[in-house]
Amino acid sequence: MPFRSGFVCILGRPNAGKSTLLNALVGEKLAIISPKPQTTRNRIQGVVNIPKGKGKGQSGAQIVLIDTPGVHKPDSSLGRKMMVEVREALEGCDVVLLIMDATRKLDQRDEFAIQMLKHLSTKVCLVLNKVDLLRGGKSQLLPLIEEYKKLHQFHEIIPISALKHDGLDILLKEVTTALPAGPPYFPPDQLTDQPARFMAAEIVRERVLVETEEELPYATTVIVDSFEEGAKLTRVAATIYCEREGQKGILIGKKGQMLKRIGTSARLQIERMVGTKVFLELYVKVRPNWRESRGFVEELDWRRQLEHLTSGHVDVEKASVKHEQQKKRQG
Ligand SMILES: Nc1nc2c(ncn2[C@@H]2O[C@H](COP(=O)(O)OP(=O)(O)OP(=O)(O)O)[C@@H](O)[C@H]2O)c(=O)[nH]1
Ligand SMILES: [Mg+2]
Repeated sequence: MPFRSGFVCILGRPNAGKSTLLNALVGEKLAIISPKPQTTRNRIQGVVNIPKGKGKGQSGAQIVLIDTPGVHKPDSSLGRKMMVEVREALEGCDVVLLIMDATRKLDQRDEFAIQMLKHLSTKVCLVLNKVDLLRGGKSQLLPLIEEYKKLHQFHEIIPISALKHDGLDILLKEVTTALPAGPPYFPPDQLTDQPARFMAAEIVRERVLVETEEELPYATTVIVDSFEEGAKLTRVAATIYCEREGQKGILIGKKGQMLKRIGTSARLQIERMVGTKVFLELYVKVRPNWRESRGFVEELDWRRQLEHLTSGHVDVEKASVKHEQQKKRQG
């Protein structure tokens, strides 16, 4: 069998477990995760290298996964931008993994997600996630699978638990065989295109999502103002934007306790990512209705921020994340 490679878009409704699946397949935390819907706001690339000889007749493969924001009907500039990210990830991909929460009954919002596939000629695998939560085991899925089959002709239907890493080997095998023959797109130690600077912003945002309630998780965003990597210490300054003074008060908390909690847990995660000690400075600013501002939402796009930074000759390349675990696996 020839070496295979290609782009695989992970599509699905908010909270289905797309980012959990990306991280599980890559073996590294590339995307932030939270129990709150609409956690992911831009597409995130993760590379999985399947070594030669693993499985009968295998010549190796490179799967470039793209995690996407949850499919929903947008009601703000931010929501519309998220859906643009989904469409861009779908464009030109070789396989789509439509990931659905198997514990929930099908409803109109699922049908809306499936509608996005109608004009595509790409192979679509239906991935039924969260089977660890099914009391009756995988056989409980049969009626649900029948309903899904009525809506689309799926290439394969694969039950998994992204959280418990159940069914992932079968999923990888199916994806690999569905890919075209071709050379790898990325060197084996590159696991994502997203520089550490922007992953640090996401880590801070994850901590805000986890620590806050109600409207606040949705009304916040994070921009890294400076990111200086040294051999022993990385200095990061970031601003958390919210929409109202009251939200700013909650984010800072009594005697600054909330901001301290967010900062400490974010710092520990960033330290694990960059492999040095981290000095993290956090600021909170109010930007009324930022989710409605098309200009500001565009500014949040890390690919755009990267363009500005590289035109200012900031060395962000140095901060790109390498895949330690994958290196070990291959080594
Ligand atoms: N029990 C169980 N929980 C899961 C599984 N996969 C994901 N989750 C949980 O589901 C929630 C949402 O997971 P995410 O990976 O953030 O979901 P997502 O599809 O990326 O969500 P958005 O980014 O908001 O679109 C988190 O609390 C996960 O821990 C699974 O296989 N089993
Ligand atoms: Mg996500």
